[in-house]
Amino acid sequence: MSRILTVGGAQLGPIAPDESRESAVARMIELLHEAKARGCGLVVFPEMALSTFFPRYYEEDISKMDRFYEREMPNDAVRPLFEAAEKADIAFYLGYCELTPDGHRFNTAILVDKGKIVGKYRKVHLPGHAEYDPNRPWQHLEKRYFEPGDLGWPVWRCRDGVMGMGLCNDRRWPETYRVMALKGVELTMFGYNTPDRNTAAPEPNHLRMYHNHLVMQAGAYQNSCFVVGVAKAGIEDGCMLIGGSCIVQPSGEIIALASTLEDELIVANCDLDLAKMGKETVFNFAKHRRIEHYGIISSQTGVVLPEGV
Ligand code: CDT
Repeated sequence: MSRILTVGGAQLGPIAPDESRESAVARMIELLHEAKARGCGLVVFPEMALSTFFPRYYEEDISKMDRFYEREMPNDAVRPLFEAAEKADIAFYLGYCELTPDGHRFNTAILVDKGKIVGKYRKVHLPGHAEYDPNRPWQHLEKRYFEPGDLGWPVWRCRDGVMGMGLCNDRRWPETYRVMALKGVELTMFGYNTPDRNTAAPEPNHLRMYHNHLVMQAGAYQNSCFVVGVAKAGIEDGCMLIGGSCIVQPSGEIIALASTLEDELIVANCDLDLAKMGKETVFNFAKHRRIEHYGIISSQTGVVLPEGV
């Protein structure tokens, strides 16, 4: 018996700083309707899908950025997306900025099914910096505007599979996938906003896309799960964000890939049972992992070099 889940990756083109949530939601609903027509049971939207990627701007007083955060979910602007998805019988992943009632700010993603929030994830790996950096043409101030997530990486049963979530920079860290894989994850979702050019990183531009796919393909293979990575892409207020949204199967092969930097739906029929093979053979964790040698991974952050020269 196979468990086929038709998965959509709903890439968004740029969202201007003054674009309303209602407008972003209308764009997502249009992609959702296309997803329905193409048989999807799950749709993944990007990180920060309701607003522009505002951590590129410095603000001394962080409360001046509160307009980019959601105080409740769903709120009036986002409820139409919940309703449209429920009507279409589609589960979805949505990235947004969360401001809690007691004043905490998180870069958050939710998994929604049948009109209800099934799962919530708060971004653990916050890239960039906390203070203004005069050497950058665009800032990357996630460490200023968000606290590290406090929920770890739970997984959830949804649509007959075991689902997990990460956000953008999390996809570059093997620990993200492995923690979820140890909970049996079969499909891991990532929304992302990855600046191309204009950043402080001294690397050729083409490597941005190479690394984007490299990490998700490796994560899928080494943990025997599907990986769905979905971009906010294109030139947002003058800052270029890469596209390359993709769906990766447990073999590590890309089975759907975006071809534009605009609103675009990619679709793949994912047989969740394909995740079993690796989990039962090469990556049978119970049989092959050697935890007596892994302790340093969770007890040390930076590198400690051996003594001597
Ligand atoms: N949004 C996000 O996490 N972006 C990062 C950019 C890193 S460069 C400062 C990413 O890993 O794609």
